[in-house]
Amino acid sequence: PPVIRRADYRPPAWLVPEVALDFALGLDATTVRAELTVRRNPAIDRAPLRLAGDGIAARAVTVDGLPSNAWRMDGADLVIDLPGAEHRIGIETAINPAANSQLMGLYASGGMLCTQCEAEGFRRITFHPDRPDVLSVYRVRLSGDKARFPVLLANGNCIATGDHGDGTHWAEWHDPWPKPSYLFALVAGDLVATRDRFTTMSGRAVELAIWVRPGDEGRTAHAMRSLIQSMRWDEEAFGREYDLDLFNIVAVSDFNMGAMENKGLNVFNTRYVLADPETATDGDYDAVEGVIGHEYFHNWSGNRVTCRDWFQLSLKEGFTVLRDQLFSAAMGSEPVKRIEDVRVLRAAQFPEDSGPLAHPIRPDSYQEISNFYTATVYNKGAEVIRMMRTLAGPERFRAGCDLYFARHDGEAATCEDFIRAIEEGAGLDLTQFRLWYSQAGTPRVTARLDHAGDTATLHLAQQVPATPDQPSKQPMPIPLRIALLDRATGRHAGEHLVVLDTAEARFDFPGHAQPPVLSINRGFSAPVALDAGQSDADLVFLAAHDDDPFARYEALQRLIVGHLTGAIDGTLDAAGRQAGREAIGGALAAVLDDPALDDLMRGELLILPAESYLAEQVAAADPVSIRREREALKAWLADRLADRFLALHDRAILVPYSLDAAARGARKVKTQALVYLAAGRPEEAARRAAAQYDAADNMTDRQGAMMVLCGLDTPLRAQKLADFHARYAADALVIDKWFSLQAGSLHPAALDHVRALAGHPDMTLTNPNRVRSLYMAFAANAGAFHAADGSGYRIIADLILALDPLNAQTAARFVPPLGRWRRIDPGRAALMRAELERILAAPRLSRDTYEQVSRSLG
Ligand code: B3K
Ligand code: ZN
Repeated sequence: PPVIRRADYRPPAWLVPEVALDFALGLDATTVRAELTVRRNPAIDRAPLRLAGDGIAARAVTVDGLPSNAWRMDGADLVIDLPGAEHRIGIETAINPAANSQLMGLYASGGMLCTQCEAEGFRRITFHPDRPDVLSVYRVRLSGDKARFPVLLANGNCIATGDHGDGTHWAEWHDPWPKPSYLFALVAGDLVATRDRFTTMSGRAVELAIWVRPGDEGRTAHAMRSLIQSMRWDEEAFGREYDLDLFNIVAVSDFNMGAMENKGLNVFNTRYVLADPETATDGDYDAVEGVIGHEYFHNWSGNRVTCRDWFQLSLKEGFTVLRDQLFSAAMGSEPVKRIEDVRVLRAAQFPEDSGPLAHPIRPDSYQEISNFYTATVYNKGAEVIRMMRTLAGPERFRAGCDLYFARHDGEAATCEDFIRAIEEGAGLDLTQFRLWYSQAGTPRVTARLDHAGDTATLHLAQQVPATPDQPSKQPMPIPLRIALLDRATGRHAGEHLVVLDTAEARFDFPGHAQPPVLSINRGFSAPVALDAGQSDADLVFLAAHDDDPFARYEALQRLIVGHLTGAIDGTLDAAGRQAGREAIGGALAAVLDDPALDDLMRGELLILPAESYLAEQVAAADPVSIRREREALKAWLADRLADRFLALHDRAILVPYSLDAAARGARKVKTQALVYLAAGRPEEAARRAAAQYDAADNMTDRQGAMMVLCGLDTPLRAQKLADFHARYAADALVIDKWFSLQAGSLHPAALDHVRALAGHPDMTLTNPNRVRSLYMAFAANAGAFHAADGSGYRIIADLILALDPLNAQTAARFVPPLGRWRRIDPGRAALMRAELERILAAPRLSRDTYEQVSRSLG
């Protein structure tokens, strides 16, 4: 497949100011009549009109209303030589939505029709330039069977409806805002709406509707509340007002990703809309709020200002992730949200950045753009913009954002445009900072604190590791929030922002008669890997006294990571092991006892570093010893702190269900207590988990209990799993949990369970949620996936090969777990490579999977 390069960008030869689409809808036969008004871009020399297509054929073409033969196919492109500067092009295509298993373009899901066009799905509906820098005003007419498609939706406002009198009806939609084709959407089906209203800051009324399948309407209240909160927050925090009379959200069961920000018609995976206490966990509630916010915020960061080309994806995604993070922080606990975001970054993005698929947040080339919707573009992209905010301060950052929106409204912009607007609006020089856009890899920062006389001196050094195609790197500006804590009082005289922008630097801090304790990268001000060489005693001190909640969490994590990496690579002797455990046990005892901590924060502090994050800390990881040492520590802590964990569980189970922070916190520590007890007191844990399961009046408690039971060898495991399945057999999203819990469990036979579940009647390759629920949970379960004989790798490779012809985008998402072979012990690495080679040798591989596998072997 050809390689597309950022450096090769050329403006479009033809613009398309208007698009009119007429759909005669049918589940297995839909006819599309498109009329494009095309206008020659005066800046470009004579070039024919070139329209992209994918798997479609033109039945008829007209030019300026007259049938034309003056067109030809060039590969998948339809090419027309046009004499003048402006023409009307008519094209008729026919598609079969029911046969569209890729879920890109127009497809059928559970009897309804819907679309997904980002990034290049519009060309599966009709011929079009289908590039984000071609913006058009759309007029859409939908007609179809009234019984099958009682609801007909598209972008913008509904301007007319009518009945054909023959059992079919129609609706016409008009979107006044010019938009790229990737934001086009339609939905047709038997849907019911939950409705509400929002009045914008300038007093305009907006009709809100959330459309779901009949029977699901009782589960939309949280989504609606989240939408209204998003709209209000974007006005207050960013001055952004909604710009149509109508905002529609539709929930769809078969969806490749989380959701899609189509203008005025967001299409969502059901899992990010539907929530009630019986079926959704607290984590699900947070995810709904976050994704509703994210898609809504795209209305400005993505839709009003869109991307010039797909290399600029982080322009909208990184920025919008930052916006949704700030929103969720404002709706809940800011420190807890920050810790969660950093945990995701470390679990998903750090491994990407250190592996064969590493790329800058603004990539330089791709074969298939779908492969670049990554944790790097999204989450590291958000961190990069967050650093600009840290450097500027919130007010000046806001001024930069205001300038960006004002200057580029209605345009297709670049990351460079964004940086320049922030520079000018916030008054920053980001010349060197631009390296964050072009260099891949997680910088490693080392920090040492000296003390002499009354001065503490901070020595900093940075190193950006080599990544594919980027053997040598330049130093980047790294903003580090630091504080120097007095050892006697635990207090400090104020925070400093130091910017490390050279390979090495030193910073003097006078006024310290005694050596202080360094608190560094507070709030995770820079997305770096830090080696601060601090003693266990200092980390215990910070874990108890640091006034920055993130830093407190981080000190505990570093204490535990230091201990576990020593245990894993065998550098820890028996005495060191005992001392390390005592230090961690003491610190966690303080966390369990501290009355000033709320339970949401306590729950965060109790979470041990993830196996994937630990694997990043050692040169060539042996996943089995990582699992063993992490579980051994957990068991030791459970034993040492058993009374505390039992008391915690006893206390937490008395708190009645509600969505307030205290009750959510109680649910979080309740299951945390069981997680520890399961490692050290398995029988007690099984008994309590079964009781928690039986008493549960909400999914958080029930899923937590089920998770603990899934990891244990107890007859209660099968008993409760059967109950869970029977209880929720009709609810696909909960059955997804049933698969995930088993595939992700600590049970020694998890791999056998996965093998059996693959043949379960509820398993299907046509529903991405179901596929992910079993196989993503499994691929993330190091103990099972990394079985020494390679059978775990074979399961994932077989899945990729089976799924690739059906749904290439989802299939390619399973390649990265196999691609980590370089960071795994040599025996397993060879087995992983062999599976990658086997995939690569398969005939007719999709561009998606081919690119990911070939880069992974690279
Ligand atoms: N913009 C979409 C992602 C589309 C992915 C296409 N492969 C959802 C989001 O980030 O909001
Ligand atoms: Zn997005």
